[in-house]
Amino acid sequence: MQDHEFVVGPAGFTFGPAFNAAVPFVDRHLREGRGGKVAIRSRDGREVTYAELSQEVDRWGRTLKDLGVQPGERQLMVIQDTPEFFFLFWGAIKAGVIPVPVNTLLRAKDYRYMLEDARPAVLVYAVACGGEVLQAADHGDYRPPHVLSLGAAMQQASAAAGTLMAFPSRPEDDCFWLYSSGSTGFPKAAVHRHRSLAVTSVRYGVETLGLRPQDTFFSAAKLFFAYGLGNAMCFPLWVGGTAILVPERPTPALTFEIIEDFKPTVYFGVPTLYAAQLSALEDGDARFESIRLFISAGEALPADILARWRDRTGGVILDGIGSTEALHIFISNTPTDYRAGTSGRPVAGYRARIVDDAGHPVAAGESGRLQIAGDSVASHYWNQREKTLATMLEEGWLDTGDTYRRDPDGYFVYEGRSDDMMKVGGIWTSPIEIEAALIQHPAVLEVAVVAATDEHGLVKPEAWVVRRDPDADTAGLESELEAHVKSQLAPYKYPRSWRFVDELPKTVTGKIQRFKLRQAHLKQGVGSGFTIDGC
Ligand code: 3UK
Repeated sequence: MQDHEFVVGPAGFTFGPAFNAAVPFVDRHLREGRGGKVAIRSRDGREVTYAELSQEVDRWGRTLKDLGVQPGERQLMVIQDTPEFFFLFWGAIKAGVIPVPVNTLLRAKDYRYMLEDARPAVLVYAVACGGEVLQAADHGDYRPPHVLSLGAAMQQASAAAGTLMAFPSRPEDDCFWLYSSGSTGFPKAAVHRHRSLAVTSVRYGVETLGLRPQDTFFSAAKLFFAYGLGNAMCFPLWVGGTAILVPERPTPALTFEIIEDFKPTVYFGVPTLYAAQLSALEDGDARFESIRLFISAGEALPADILARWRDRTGGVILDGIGSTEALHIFISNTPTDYRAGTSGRPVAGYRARIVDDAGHPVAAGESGRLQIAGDSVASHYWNQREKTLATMLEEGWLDTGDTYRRDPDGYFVYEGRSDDMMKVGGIWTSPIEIEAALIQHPAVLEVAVVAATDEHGLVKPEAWVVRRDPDADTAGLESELEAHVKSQLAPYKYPRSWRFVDELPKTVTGKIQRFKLRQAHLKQGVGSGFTIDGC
């Protein structure tokens, strides 16, 4: 096999002796005659062809070499969803430098932590994020030798001449890092290999979803998130399709506008956004005819949202579970095999098992910890030996930290994070199950159920509810919702206390931060006023 080539056979992937991911994702398209095709369409009207992409990638890789940045050194990038994200990411990889794209919505203390943890040789930042980023670089313990605004970086790149030879990495070598969002404590960087992007693109993108060159991709999840990185960059480039890039925060109105203007064929969202879109559709209309695949991940998609989406648009949403550590989705529904209210079945090429706390497989139908194995799992966490040993287990197994059970037909049913599950009256109770019941009530727009402790120190479910009509009277609503839940679930599975709030605290990727609700419960009296950070 030639350098940078690969084949997928019955036993898995075989890669050439050298395999630099930039070659199949970027350069291959020129050989395949796709140079003139548009690879990226940006909301500001810019279009980038595959030939231009390849040229910009080479320019940035050469710039890194000219700056004296060595293979294996890191490039921290705080860049919104614009074409330059692609140039910086692939330019670094082609030169053997390790890109570390990070969340653009963080605060100086977070960037300071990442700079000190990753010790990058280069830092490139979008001007919109410059305030927080420069404060971190100027006042922290580590300032990279090269700190460049995106404009300065691109100006320097425009002067770089000649093409760039791909650094001869091996398929298992470190390729890029992603910090896990970490609901508690500091984030940890998952170190990913060159082969992993190819593995997720083939296993999930092509084999599971059937993605193809004619596809145009729109992801509400941003590129710095593993979900968005696959959706809006890797999958389109792998199949030779077109990516739509939008730097702004996705609101229902903005997503409708993009769908109307750019006519994507594949759309990737998260459950809370699907719920908000459904709500917005009650007062208006949107045209989804161009879209052949709706995907959801990041948190479990309630069966009720799927049912309402189907009624409203005629399309199904394919829920799948992925993680930063696994790089992308490893258990999924597919266009031909899906079951509402489940994450689906393992993606080809991944193994999944459900184990008890001692690591033994549970009996059929029982709940337990979900562990998975596959060729895209991160090799380790940077600088975190203990966490690596606790998460990346022997023989390639990854502990996801999620509680799952398998239904009689082999579909995986999400039951909450291992640490969100609660025992109520000695019985395991899934907050997710209670939420799924509550969300079906017409008065409920969003809901999160967390473990709260009562006056006896016993754990009880507490519901935090965002009402569809924030001005409606809450009198009588508690008992109505309680009766509703009891009519749906085993009678002990109902919230013992209620909080009506204007919004729920969420991560930038749309996940409800249950730990904040638990903390708010302890600090008596905190009832509302959560804010979502913005860049
Ligand atoms: C939860 C889900 C139920 C689950 C991600 C797609 O979310 C992604 O990565 P993160 O590292 O979080 C991982 C955790 O999120 N989760 C994700 N998807 C689902 N729970 N149903 C789902 N469909 O707790 C998991 O352990 O932020 C999603 C692709 C790549 C990703 N990184």
